[in-house]
Amino acid sequence: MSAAGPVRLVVAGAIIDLENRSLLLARRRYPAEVAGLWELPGGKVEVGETPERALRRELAEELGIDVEVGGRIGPEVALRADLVLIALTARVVSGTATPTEHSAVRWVDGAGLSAMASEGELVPADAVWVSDLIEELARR
Ligand code: 9L3
Ligand code: MG
Repeated sequence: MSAAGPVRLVVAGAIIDLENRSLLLARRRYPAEVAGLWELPGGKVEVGETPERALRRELAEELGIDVEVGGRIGPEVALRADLVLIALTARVVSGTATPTEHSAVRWVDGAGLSAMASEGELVPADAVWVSDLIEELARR
């Protein structure tokens, strides 16, 4: 698609459990380049949908959880000329994360997240958010 074409937004959830100072990560199954790597779960915002609504829908579909969405965290990331990724903070209101599309989920604390980033276990797009996420996990 040309750079002048419509830009679609992808929204990812920085799902944080402040009580346990941990972040929810999900392991991608596809595409091949990122299969086995961990991401902040989410997906594409549909036409006419707000990013907040899209995130709640994606997390209900992909993980069976109901979340309350907070504010933006970290910079936006250009995935392609026509696809931009943003992260929104969220917290689980009900449900237990059970993957329907991912191969696994896990909760990590700041040290765990840092270690996974160092080992290259995160999808490259999401790796730019690590410092912001660690700061958020340490917030009092
Ligand atoms: N993506 C990258 N990081 C993320 C998410 C949720 C998505 N944290 C990329 C992967 C795909 C595109 O955005 O190329 C659309 O995501 P999905 O609908 O396949 O989850
Ligand atoms: Mg998705």
